[in-house]
Amino acid sequence: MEQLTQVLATALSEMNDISSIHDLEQFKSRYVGKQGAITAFMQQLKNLAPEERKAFGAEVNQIKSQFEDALNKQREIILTRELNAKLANETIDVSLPGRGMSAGSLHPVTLALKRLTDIFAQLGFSVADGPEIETDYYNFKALNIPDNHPARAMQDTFYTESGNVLRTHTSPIQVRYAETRTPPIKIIAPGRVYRVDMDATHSPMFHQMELLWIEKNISFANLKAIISEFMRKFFEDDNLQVRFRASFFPFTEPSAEVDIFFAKTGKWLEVGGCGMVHPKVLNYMNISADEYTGFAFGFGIDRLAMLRYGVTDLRLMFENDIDFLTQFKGL
Ligand code: 2NL
Repeated sequence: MEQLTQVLATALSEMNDISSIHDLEQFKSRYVGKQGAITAFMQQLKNLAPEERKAFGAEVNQIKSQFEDALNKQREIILTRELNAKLANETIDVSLPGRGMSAGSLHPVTLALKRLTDIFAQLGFSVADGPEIETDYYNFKALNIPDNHPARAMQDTFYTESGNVLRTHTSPIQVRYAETRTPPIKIIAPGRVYRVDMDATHSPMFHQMELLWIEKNISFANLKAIISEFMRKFFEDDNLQVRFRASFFPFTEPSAEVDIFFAKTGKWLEVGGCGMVHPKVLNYMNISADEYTGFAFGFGIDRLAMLRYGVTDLRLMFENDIDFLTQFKGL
């Protein structure tokens, strides 16, 4: 019996130092497992005289349940300690400063488009839109582009299997707009256009803007004024020189190319084409060429954006490199 109380005393003092559930379970089996120290006393019962058995058995049971009570208490202590440690680790400091959000930036084409629409809105033009997959009629025929014109060739135009085209300019937007309306018509038509072309200075998809003004008694002089005013506003240079060079397009007569004098290089740069809308094109638009005149102007938005923002390689405009794009932050 003395040995028994000694075993319990040792067990209770050892138990206090145990700090993990795993260690505690191993400790438990060292005392009350099959080969356990307390279990061993139970096994001695059969060696005792019958009159001693009852008292000793009661004593062993009493020690065993004291041991188990203490063990359960220690388990609670360990679990509580583990829970508290976990809670302390998972604390969120709501007073910490945030990670910070950096503002995005607009693509130079978007920036240019915004400037363009603002300037033309001031001049009284509204924005028109239309499909990127077009019929041969709106992309070519209604613009007086003959069947054998090189622009229609497979090596210049993307054709769909059903014989439609990816629009090669935004003129079809203007034909669609004009055919159901009576003048005055004052619109700009910006958008994506497609041509089979891919090298250092050409992309198969690029952005174009066209302008159309149809009204009574408007002339080539009005056309020159609108384009010159627009270029000076876009490049923020009141003295920018604008030059009109005689040219040819099937959809305008007379026609001209538009050049601006680029002071940085001291050279004239071609930035677009223009002209008085061809009478045949007016007819396709259901507009009387005897009553009305009109002019149109077309240019590449990407080219203009590059000149305005100092981008020297067209490919940068379509790669969406993040280091390139973030340079336009705040513009
Ligand atoms: C260029 C030349 C041009 C037009 C586009 C046009 C549109 C209609 C009727 C008549 Cl609906 N003309 N557009 C006219 C002349 C030139 O663009 O070099 N573009 C990049």
